Amino acid sequence: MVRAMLRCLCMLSTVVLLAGCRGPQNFLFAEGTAADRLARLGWIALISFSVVTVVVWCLLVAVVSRRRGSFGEHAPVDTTSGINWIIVGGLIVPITVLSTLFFFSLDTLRDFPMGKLMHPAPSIRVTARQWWFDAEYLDPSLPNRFHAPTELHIPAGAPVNLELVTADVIHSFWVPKLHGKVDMVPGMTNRIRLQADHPGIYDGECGEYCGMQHAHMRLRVFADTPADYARWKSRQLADASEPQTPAEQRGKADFMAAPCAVCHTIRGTDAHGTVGPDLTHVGSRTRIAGGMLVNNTANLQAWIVHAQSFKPGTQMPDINSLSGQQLSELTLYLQSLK
Ligand code: HEC
Ligand SMILES: [Cu+2]
Repeated sequence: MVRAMLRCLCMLSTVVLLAGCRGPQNFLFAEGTAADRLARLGWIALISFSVVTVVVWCLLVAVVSRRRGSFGEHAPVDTTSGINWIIVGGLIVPITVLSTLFFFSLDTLRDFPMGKLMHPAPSIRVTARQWWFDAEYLDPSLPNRFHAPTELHIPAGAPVNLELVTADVIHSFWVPKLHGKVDMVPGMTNRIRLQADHPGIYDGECGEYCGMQHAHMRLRVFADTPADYARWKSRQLADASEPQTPAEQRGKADFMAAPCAVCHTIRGTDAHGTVGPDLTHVGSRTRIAGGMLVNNTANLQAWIVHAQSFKPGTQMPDINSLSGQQLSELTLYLQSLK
């Protein structure tokens, strides 16, 4: 009896807590068209299951509190009555609840045009890699294409078609407040339509275990006002800025001399590697290393020297051939790439 009431209380408080929790990745409080539809389905399921659960617990509490004494003291149990409870509780209620939810799910699916025909022209291709997301902004003209690793920008209030692929294992694109999880499967191309209703920053992460550093594979969607978006895009389209100070110039020379250029691209220079993130505008990002580290001097230097300690297994090796001065000049150069 006491335990039953405690369970009942626990469940109720969970519902209340869920409703009160508006974390940055809580899908029940959506901020985009697609996520809105999913949240609606989520609420319908949550509420209908909660109602059923509360009713069941109340009935149980009623039964337990009505029966007193031992079973032996009772008159023979009447086995014919109660059949209605079974028909209603065991058949009608589950069939109604589940088929209603099924209907709502089908209705929700209609709003997720994933096929090729429905998305003739994706404007961003997001490629998942162990362990970072690379966004390539597509344009019919090749010079107008550019990469934005880990942080992608979209114009707020407008639908953006995304193509989702993987370069290695299965990953999953997941920005809970904007869209449900969509897997990125080798050999397959998935398409989604992403829309953020308001300007803001929406955090996401890889939603499918993809190896040791899966937990350090995050991404961030910046929904900009149209003016901010246009400004960001024109800056990203430009080649890397030339180093201004002598220290930055020495930093650039060290970058080209060290193995960095084998794996990284800096447009407008001789660095054309494609193993790691494009660094043409690395100074303009808020986070690096798949969102694991805030982009500041200490983290940049530590990452370059100790990438393997931060993300054991990453393809970026520890680079310990640089002197302290070279490291700080190299970092100054990277930070100048706004
Ligand atoms: C063998 C390939 C390889 C070499 C060589 C390499 N990197 Fe990397 N680098 C990577 C990969 C892969 C990542 C992404 C790792 C991750 O986040 O999981 C990365 C990430 C980075 C990042 C973070 C960028 C971001 O936006 O997340 C910086 C900065 C960076 N490397 C700088 C350097 C510098 C400077 C050198 C040379 C001293 C260098 N790298 C050499 C492969 C390489
Ligand atoms: Cu992943």
